[in-house]
Amino acid sequence: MAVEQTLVLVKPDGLVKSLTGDIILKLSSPKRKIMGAKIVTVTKELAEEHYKHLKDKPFFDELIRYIMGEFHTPRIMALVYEGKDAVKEIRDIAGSTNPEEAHPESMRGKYGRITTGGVFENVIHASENKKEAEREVKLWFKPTELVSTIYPVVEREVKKKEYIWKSDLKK
Ligand code: IDP
Ligand code: MG
Repeated sequence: MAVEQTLVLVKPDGLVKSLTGDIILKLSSPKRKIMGAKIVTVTKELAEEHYKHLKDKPFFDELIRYIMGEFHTPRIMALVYEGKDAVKEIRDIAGSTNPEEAHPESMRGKYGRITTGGVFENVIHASENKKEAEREVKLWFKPTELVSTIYPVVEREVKKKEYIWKSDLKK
């Protein structure tokens, strides 16, 4: 079986509940490696693109507000894991979407909840299948943000502004 890369997000409720350590520990295995990691403030554009398959659902607006951190903190932790069968294995560790139905030892079963407003606050996102994993890894990370990539990369020249430390500015 080929090596796969999959996207994991520790959602804003996971950060507020200080679950990043637990989640990383639970996902640790000699079978897979973290190839990218960052803390992100999720824009509306990114949130809507990530969850575009759900845009007709009645909970879509709440879901966008949830992932943008309106109910907790405007941060998520994004990770790319690489390994054989990584997509399914990590999805299994995450657990079923509905935290009430998730296995009690899965991350969602252990730490998730359904709010009175009806949002599934399930602390972690894990790509659903290989196709989604590719879409999501490419949506959340630039090739240069990953230690190594499994998808083809090309080089192109761009001219752009960047922020640097003021003290590094040479006169
Ligand atoms: P997944 O995260 O297990 O892949 P999706 O169906 O892709 O599940 O849904 C994305 C997210 O939307 C879920 O993780 C959960 O936070 C939220 N969600 C999904 N279904 C419901 C629902 O029926 N009610 C409330 N929130 C939901
Ligand atoms: Mg999904």
